Amino acid sequence: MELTVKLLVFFIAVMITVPSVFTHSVDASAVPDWIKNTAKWYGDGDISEDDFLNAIKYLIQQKIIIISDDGTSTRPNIVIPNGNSEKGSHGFYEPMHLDITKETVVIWENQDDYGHTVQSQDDTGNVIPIFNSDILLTGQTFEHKFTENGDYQYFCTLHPWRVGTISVI
Ligand SMILES: [Cu+2]
Repeated sequence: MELTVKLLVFFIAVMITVPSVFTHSVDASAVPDWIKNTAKWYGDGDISEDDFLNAIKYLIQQKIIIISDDGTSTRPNIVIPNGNSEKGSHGFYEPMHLDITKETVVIWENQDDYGHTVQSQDDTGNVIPIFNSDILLTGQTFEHKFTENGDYQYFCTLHPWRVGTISVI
């Protein structure tokens, strides 16, 4: 195994077996007893590395351990929900208006079954080149860092009746 993987395994083993130290990062009560035993057995050399890694995989799949690429949250700020492609009274951007501070990176995530774009828009409805995504398929995200105060409007070029706003305050 790579060194980084070994370190991760070691860290997780400590994290599980010494929950009181790490309760701010992992909810120890959410870790099933069989995994705590697995960690102990692994530490004692009673089970294989594969068994232990499978236990860790379970924690990640159950979202008890959440891993992001860069150490920051990848939770979307704005969700494009199911029904967003329809002209209905549901499926609005969640939220339709977002207040943020300068230097905030806003992440849109398409959770709809249809593709959507995120295009900055001027008062008359035209696309302007401030932030402009390609078509986002289901599950894809788009992000933009807002570096100047102001009110921003965006829409979907495929479903132009969907409009959202962001204020950088
Ligand atoms: Cu759309």
